[in-house]
Amino acid sequence: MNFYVLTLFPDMIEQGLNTSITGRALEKGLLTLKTVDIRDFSEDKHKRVDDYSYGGGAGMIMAPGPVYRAHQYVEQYINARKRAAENTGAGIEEVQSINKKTRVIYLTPQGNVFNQSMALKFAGEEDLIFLCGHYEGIDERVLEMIVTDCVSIGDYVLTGGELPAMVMMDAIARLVPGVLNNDASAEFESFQDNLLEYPQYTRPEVFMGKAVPEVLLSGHHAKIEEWRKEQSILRTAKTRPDLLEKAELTKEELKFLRDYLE
Ligand code: 6GU
Repeated sequence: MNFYVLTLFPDMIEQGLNTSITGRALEKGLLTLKTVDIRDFSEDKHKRVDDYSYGGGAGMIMAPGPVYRAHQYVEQYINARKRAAENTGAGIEEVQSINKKTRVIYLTPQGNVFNQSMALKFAGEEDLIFLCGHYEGIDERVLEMIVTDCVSIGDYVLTGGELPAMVMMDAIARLVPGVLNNDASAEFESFQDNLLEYPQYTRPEVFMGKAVPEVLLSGHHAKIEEWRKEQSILRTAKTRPDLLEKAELTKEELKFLRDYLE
């Protein structure tokens, strides 16, 4: 998975992604990251990238020119990279993908709200370009020309698209094979079937008088699985009843839930 980020704050992206699990995945070459500083594509002598809003109103707007040129640069970079792969005897799929336009994700509170199924969809791409806005947004014309997907990470307003891009890259990266250590595939985790995770415990067996639930010490795997599923159902019912409607529960699980709700 190759991430490309068009931003005014490349250091923020680099430092964030180079940490922890995504950092190790970058080292291993399972992920690549290229940040492109939109300011480098300003043709203004003061390297300005923003201007006043036509029609008035508070706040500055990012001008279309620098964003357009930064995107052109990154597309050419991606195509050159694919051609290099072609010359080193890469498979037919790489060659065929050269002329395919890379998805451009614009981070904006006006976008579709990000979720796990979007993460899965994006994880199927080889390359992804993220466009981070700042100030009051980006001139609409360049967005119409280059953006394929508008994505928000929730109903609150942030100062820019960098943190949302990092949130998306983290969620997508952990779905790339090999990024997580555990052999159980990330795709089959409990959030996937619309239930929240069950509570987890490690040593000591008793912490400040609070004991680990008995069943987890029993060594009885079927009982442990059943307990965990029930805990997931209870948690989801308590804090995310909206998710529960989409969860596929067995007859026994539905009965357990009904007994709890009564
Ligand atoms: Cl993608 N951008 C900004 N600026 N604020 C947000 C957001 C994105 N998603 C939620 N809030």
